Amino acid sequence: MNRVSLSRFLIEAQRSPSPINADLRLLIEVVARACKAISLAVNKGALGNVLGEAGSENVQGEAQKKLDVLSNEILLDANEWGGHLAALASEEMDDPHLIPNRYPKGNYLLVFDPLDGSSNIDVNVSIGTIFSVLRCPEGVTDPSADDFLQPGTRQVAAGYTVYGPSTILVLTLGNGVHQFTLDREIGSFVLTQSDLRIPEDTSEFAINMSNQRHWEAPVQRYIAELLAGREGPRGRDFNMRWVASMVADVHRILTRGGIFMYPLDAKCRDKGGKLRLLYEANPMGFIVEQAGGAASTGRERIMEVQPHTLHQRIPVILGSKNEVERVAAYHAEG
Ligand code: P6P
Repeated sequence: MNRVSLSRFLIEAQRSPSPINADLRLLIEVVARACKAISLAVNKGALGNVLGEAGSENVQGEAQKKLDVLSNEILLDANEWGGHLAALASEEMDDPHLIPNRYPKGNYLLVFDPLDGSSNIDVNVSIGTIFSVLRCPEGVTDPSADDFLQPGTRQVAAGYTVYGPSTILVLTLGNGVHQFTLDREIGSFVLTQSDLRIPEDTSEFAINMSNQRHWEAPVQRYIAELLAGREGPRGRDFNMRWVASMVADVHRILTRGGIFMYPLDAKCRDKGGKLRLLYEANPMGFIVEQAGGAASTGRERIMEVQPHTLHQRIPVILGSKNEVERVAAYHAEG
């Protein structure tokens, strides 16, 4: 079968009725190439001396894994010279990384979690890269963190790469969600699914149940109803999955539906939540909405939240539209 490569898909997107420009095409190709390099490192595992701790901490005060640091460096090196970016920001860096003056600057900002799901790296469970593309504000040549503080509705593109049994890049340019699988024999991402759609209903939920005693009442009520199954108010049984790699859980939901929840709880309330707004919740929210799903904090649409800090955290409830709306309704009832 003669599949469409990512490069061809992007060239055709440049010619489409709502065209992307050459810089955005280059940006996506560069990020995809970096994800191929990350995939190779991840797949080496213990043979590549890339497992274990790096001996440093990130801005969240979390111990960095060697692969966290390596993935971050791969994305920085890949994106510095192309002339498509004004700056980059990452979970692994306190402040934005400006494009060195020896290279041309572009009009886009790239913000990413270079390797999400770090707790799973050393136990060989799927992990991933999450990225979001914003426009650099007009006239800004040396962006500060403030220039990244844009609501998710301003995203130009978003995507993730999940390093699982196969390496899969999922991308939205604002016109649907498309899936590309890495063909290692030719070394290219090839289109394997167009226009992914999330079923509006589901019988599968994803949440870390060990936090149950810390949840707010609306979430307690919602999960209790799911656990009550067919004898309860929902009248049917539900299944549960929790990979503890957001990319893996979201990819399952994009593939067969479901609801993913990392709600506000007493443990993470003072931080505003567990997951990060700019490089986890917003890109995943964009992708999920483009696939017909919904993404909420429980109290508002994630993509409409005005960020106040670069590494801001936020509650995340996303996936099958009717379930997300039910959870939001329970929050509204108080
Ligand atoms: P917990 C991974 O560290 C992450 O940021 C997400 O990928 C994942 O959904 C969540 O945290 C897992 O959190 O508390 O279950 O370990």
